[in-house]
Amino acid sequence: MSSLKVLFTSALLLGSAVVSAHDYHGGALDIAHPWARPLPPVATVGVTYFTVTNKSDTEDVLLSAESSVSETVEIHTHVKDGDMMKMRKLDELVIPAHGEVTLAPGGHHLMLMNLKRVPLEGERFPVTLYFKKAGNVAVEVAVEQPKATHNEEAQHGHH
Ligand SMILES: [Cu+2]
Repeated sequence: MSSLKVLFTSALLLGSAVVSAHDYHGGALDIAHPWARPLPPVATVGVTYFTVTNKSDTEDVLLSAESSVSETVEIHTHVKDGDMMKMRKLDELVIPAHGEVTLAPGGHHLMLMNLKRVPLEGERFPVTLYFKKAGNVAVEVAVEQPKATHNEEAQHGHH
């Protein structure tokens, strides 16, 4: 019993050690560090961020996404409406040839609509991304507090 407990604890520690950097690959695409902010227990929507890098000579397009934790997943961006930033749904998100698109706070993001359950901090939950060329890419989204690097990414997105 106690050795099982030790095993379980070290697995958890190992898990948290690699949370800060995890990457996924699909075709010519790299998906870097999918993450989401921890949510209050009453939350009905969630937001997911990551960076997509396209290593090929042709553009790819993120068409849609889905997750077992929510009824649907939408692609959103922020647009300026007077002094207000408002979210707008996108039909698709183009990943330029040899380009990079970052989904980050204040910019593009995936919106988890009608959560079936609220993912907990420290947990990873599955999201499948559907790309026109790369096809399906399954990623695990780490639930964690925003870090300095995320804020830097967000600022890059505003160039
Ligand atoms: Cu949104």
